[in-house]
Amino acid sequence: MQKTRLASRAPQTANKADWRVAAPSLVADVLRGLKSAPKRLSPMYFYDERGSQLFDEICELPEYYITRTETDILERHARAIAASIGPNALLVEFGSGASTKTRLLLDQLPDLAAYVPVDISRTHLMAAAQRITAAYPHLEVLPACADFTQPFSLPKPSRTPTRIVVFFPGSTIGNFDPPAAIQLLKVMRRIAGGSSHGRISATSPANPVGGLIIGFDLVKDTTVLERAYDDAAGVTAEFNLNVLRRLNRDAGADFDLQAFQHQAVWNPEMQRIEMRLLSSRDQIVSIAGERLSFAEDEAIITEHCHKYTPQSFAALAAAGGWSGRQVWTDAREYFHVQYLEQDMGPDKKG
Ligand code: AVJ
Repeated sequence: MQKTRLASRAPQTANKADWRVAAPSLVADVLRGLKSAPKRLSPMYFYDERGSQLFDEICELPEYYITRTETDILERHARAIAASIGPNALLVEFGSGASTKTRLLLDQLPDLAAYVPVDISRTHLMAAAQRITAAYPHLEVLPACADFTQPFSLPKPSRTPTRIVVFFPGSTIGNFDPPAAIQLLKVMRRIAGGSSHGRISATSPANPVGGLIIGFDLVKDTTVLERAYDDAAGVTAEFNLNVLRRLNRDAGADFDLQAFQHQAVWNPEMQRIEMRLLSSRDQIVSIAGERLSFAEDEAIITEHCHKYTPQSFAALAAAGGWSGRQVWTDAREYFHVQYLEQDMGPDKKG
């Protein structure tokens, strides 16, 4: 068994996808979003240092059941989930962050071929990869710094894996509007082995079918949903407003944080929570030298959090080329962790 330390593999971490990360300019993207109607900001921008801290605080809130529920499901069913992944797999985690939940699976996967955490934040990715390597010295850890919404190439593990399984916990899929979610599911399908692009040689014919372990939040009582995104302590409001502070610093903006208000409402037609920042008055904000006007009560949409029924998720997954194989849930049926396999139908290749 080969024992490979992260430090000795530094050259491989210089993934060719790296350049994509710096490509879209923050300022250009922010201006495009704020000039559209309705005004929009990508939820990606929440996660600066302080935003990541605030999100960690959100996960501890009594109203925010999502993280607790998913962790509970992963803890209870780690063995069964590991069994669905199978021996000698390459586990690719999309948006790995601190890789905290992954440990629950890694504990049950002693013969994983390698673990590939994929994240856009290089410093967090590398720190997390170091910690995983320290905790699992026999595991080959191959971090890939990439924007996972774009196709990227996988680093090549020393061992040839039997199959590739993508891990996408956290209900992050809910942040993508359905067309973008389908696009992302297709990227995952390609990574897990649907075509030659982005594929490493999964040579064993025994079970080459790509797998996906995904966590998503279910449609439930409106009050429960709205409270999860508008907590009594005001942490989510702070998290939402922090994006403006971030733009003041990183996009040369002069938002008055006192003049915007956090709002989180359930949209029953679209089956999603819509997080917004409402302008408290008519005002003009400068962003990188450009002046944009905000009317009183005008909203900036900062995040959509889509919720699914088992049926609506199955339809979404099918559109992305995946079929549900197993479901793990909690007693209240608040959340699903599912194991899916790529569709192998004749017209679904690639
Ligand atoms: C990290 C996208 C899963 O949608 O619940 C939490 C982000 N936003 N509170 C979610 C979030 C406000 C979170 N995800």
